[in-house]
Amino acid sequence: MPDSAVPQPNDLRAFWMPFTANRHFKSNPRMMVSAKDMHYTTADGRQILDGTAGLWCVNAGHARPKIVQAVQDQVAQLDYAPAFQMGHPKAFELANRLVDLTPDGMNYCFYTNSGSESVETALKMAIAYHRVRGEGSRTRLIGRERGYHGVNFGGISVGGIVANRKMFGTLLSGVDHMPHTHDLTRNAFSRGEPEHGAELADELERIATLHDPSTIAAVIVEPVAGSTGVLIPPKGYLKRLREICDKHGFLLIFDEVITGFGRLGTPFAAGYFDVTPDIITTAKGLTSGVIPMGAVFVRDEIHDAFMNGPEELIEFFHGYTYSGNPVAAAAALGTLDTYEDEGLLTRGGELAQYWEDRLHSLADHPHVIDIRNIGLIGAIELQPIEGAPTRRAFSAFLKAFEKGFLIRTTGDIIALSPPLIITKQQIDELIGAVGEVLKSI
Ligand code: PXG
Repeated sequence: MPDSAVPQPNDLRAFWMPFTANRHFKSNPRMMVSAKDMHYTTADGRQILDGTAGLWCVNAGHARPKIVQAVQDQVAQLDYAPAFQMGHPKAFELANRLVDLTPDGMNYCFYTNSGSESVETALKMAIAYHRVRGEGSRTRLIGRERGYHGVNFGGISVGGIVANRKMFGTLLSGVDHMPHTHDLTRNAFSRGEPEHGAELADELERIATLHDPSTIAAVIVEPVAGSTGVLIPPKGYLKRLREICDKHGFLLIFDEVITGFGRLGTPFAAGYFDVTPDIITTAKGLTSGVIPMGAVFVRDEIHDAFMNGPEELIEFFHGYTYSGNPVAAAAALGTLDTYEDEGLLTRGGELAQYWEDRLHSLADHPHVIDIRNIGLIGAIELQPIEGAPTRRAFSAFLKAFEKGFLIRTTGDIIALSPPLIITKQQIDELIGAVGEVLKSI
């Protein structure tokens, strides 16, 4: 369909947009009408290079043929099947293929529709798991400052982003937080994992002592914190967390909603860091953003602990109308085929050095106080304008969009996470454009 045939909205009032400055947007809308591979097309016919894979999700690139075909075929064949007490073949086929990608010993998959739902599911599983095995006192959940685990009540309770929490009352009880690991004094301009800060994991020991370990069910962290500005774990930090969890019997949950499906050059960050959690939460790259879908992967012991009692009774009182939805499952299968055909789950590793070198070439640009990178993720932290935090980065976002590049900003940090199909030449274009933007703000 030519872009001129795409209907243009003429009244923007009714849609209350998520995580958006609504009034600002509606006075100057940025409207996408189509997308292919690495580019969007805007309503005014401009090409925009996608430097962020949408919202960290379009890992295979836009409108990829196998995904499009899979969705079209599935919606015509079986659009919906009840998710409870019924099944359809693709949900099972997909689960089997997915658990082949997860670390050894994690052979079970529970479907959700988003990262937020994956997090709620994981937290509920953790508490229920301890209860079914007779340790019902383990109900506390430990998150981390600056953590992002979606926007539902469990996720914002264990999350550590103040703006996402402060308006919403008392949240879940029985939650505590470890300190974040972001330390520009010691680690600015690190390439890959920073040297300093593994000892921050020992804060978990302090929290364990404070509450008594027998009250703690699980610890949840993003292996690399994305939303909050790309916080890369210090060397040895995640291994230390794993050790402390093992010592005290806490489940370790890796929220891999961003890091899952190739973002670091491995299927999951667990493999990248060689640390196996007990539960992995995912969404986004599972369907390359095409249809909402999430999945939670658990170690065999967790699943098996629920498989007791009379066989005709429901084992876990949890699930969603759209858990394993047929069209979503087809999209995910088409996505896995695309990843496999093109080696995308490891491509980030092949590009990582080039990406790192190009990104760090911006180190001497105006306002830059840190550059950090891992896999195909990059962040450029800017000196905030005095008295106007976030304004500098937001103006970088607007300028980049004018130039034809989609970047993402959070606070005064520019975050980059392109689709895994990006070429070296497109990396040059993106970094070149960001460099020019930095000189103009
Ligand atoms: N966990 C993590 C680690 C995430 O990054 C969620 C859970 C929630 O996923 P849903 O599908 O419910 O949105 C996320 C989502 C950004 C950005 O620009 C990041 C997310 C979402 C939107 C924007 O940093 N992460």
